Amino acid sequence: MMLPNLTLDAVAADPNLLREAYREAGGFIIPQLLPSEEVQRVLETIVMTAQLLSDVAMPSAGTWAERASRAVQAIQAQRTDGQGLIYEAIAQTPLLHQIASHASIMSVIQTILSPHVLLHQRLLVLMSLPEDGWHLGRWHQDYYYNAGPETTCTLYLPLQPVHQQNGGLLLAPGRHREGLFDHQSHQYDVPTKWNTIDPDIVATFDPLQQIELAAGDALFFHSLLPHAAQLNRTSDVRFVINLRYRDMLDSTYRETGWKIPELTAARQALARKPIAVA
Ligand SMILES: O=C(O)CCC(=O)C(=O)O
Repeated sequence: MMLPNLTLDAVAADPNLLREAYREAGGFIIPQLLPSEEVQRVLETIVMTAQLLSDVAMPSAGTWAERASRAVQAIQAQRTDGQGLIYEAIAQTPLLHQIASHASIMSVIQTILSPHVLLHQRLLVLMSLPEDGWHLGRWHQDYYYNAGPETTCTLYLPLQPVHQQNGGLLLAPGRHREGLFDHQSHQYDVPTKWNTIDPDIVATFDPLQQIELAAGDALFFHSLLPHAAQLNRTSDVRFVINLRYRDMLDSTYRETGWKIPELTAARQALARKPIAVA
């Protein structure tokens, strides 16, 4: 069973398709959910933010995805914290708040969760640099890093095409139904700061689903669905909007007053710095 592609027409005719795919496969894809103008506005904001950090003119030719990629790489070449600064700033922009509450996205989220949802406070645009393995979320479940209701839904919405070559996600369809797997500092092909699922368990994930999406396509998946980002082997940055929606009506979440417990091990893992190679 794979995460299905569900068109907006099919979903309008039968909203249960969304609930069933979420429950059984652990998610679904809706092609062309976010209008291209919105995708472009995020890319423009990335270029503008890079420009605000630098006196050097940012690229003004090419597609917006190419310009954003070159701008982020230019800032990163000027200062080692460049990509991180742009990433943190974008996560706090009014634009990302607008996109997170876009009617087309909210209607899907409210169909699978409930009319009452909260957003994880970090509204991310992932910016995966070519050949950068350290920041890559290899095999993990979002629940380990974010807690909250198990039904919490991650939205993964690329700003340019994603596929295996630029590190698009690998998923283990249906395996969210087995609960939380143990996460430790296991290493895969490239070192990463992320705590991950034991490779012996990952070897049982069969079949795997390689995500291939166009800009504006939306992948929604369950917080217990195992997934792995892969190394970006192209020369362009991979940009993906990455948001999480929590159901306020989940009983445990509601009883705790919608509070999230301390996630010390997960936080410590993500704070790790790469070991310098002599
Ligand atoms: O780098 C990516 O594309 C995916 C990151 C990821 O898996 C996550 O944020 O949960």
